[in-house]
Amino acid sequence: MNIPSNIITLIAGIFLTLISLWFGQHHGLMPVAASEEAPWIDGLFNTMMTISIGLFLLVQGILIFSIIKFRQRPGDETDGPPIEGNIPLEIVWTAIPAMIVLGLGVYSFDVYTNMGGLDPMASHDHGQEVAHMQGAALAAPLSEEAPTLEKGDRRVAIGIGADPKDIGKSADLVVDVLGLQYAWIFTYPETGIVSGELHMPVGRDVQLNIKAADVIHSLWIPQFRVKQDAIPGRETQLRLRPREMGTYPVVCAELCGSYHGGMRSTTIVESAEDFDQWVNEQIASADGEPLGTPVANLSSEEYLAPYTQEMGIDGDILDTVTRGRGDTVTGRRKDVGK
Ligand SMILES: [Cu+2]
Repeated sequence: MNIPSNIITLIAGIFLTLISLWFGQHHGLMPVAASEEAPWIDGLFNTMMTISIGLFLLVQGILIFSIIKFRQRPGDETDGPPIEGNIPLEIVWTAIPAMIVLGLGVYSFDVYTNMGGLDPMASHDHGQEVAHMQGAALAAPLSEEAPTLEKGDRRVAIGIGADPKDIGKSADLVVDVLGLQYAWIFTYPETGIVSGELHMPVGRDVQLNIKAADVIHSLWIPQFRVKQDAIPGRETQLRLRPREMGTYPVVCAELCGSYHGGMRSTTIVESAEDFDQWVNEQIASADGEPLGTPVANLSSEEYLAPYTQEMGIDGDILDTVTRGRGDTVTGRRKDVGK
């Protein structure tokens, strides 16, 4: 039986496409999509996964096919045919990736806009900032309460802002986030709560105002599919709406020092009642005896003690590492005196 090779190619192409489409939806690589922004990212990721699997199978398939089909047979000492250049082929394999990259670029920009991506250039437009302030000063007294997302406002421009349908509305809950070596501190300005955990009520529009105390950190909550740098001297923002109740990790995603790997916390998405109960507990504990030591008041040794004990690092070494060179000398002198 002799099947024409273009029929075989067609069938192989259909199989390859079907496998890619199936795998693009069933790769299982993503954790639960716990925010309303997450499906945008997942759609983009699944598309890229589909294309990647298709290309992977195509390239590897041709490679394996060629290795078997064109292998050297016993006794064959001849050279291969002298093939050099193929203009149509080169045009095709340049044009197809160019269109894929362009398409993904447009798609990802659309995702970013739909998530409420802020215009990064706005922050650099100091000329307009001055003009805006002068204009405002002439027309009316400067309002400190101007929403950060208004067109003329140039203070906050890095991160993810309100969902396009929520632009102009203020968030249901605002949390100030401070990244420092090596912890996240969450402050709730409305209630004055300071916490090492990020609690938020499900289904609400939450705005995180992110700052860094020392070096660049990055606030990453994989289940929300959002990540934003915390930059010293500059406020950044994330605005999101959690939609699945649960406990998720908060990870620092920017190498920020020796204990960067320990800079993790937890976010708890809970029902409105549970959130209110947590708020009341926090307020009550702040009024009376504090329940625990706030992270901010711990020295780095104290904060890291649970981790270092586990790893078998003794206090003296940790002291040397965290305090720097001056203390290294003191530490040695102390050892000599013993
Ligand atoms: Cu960090």
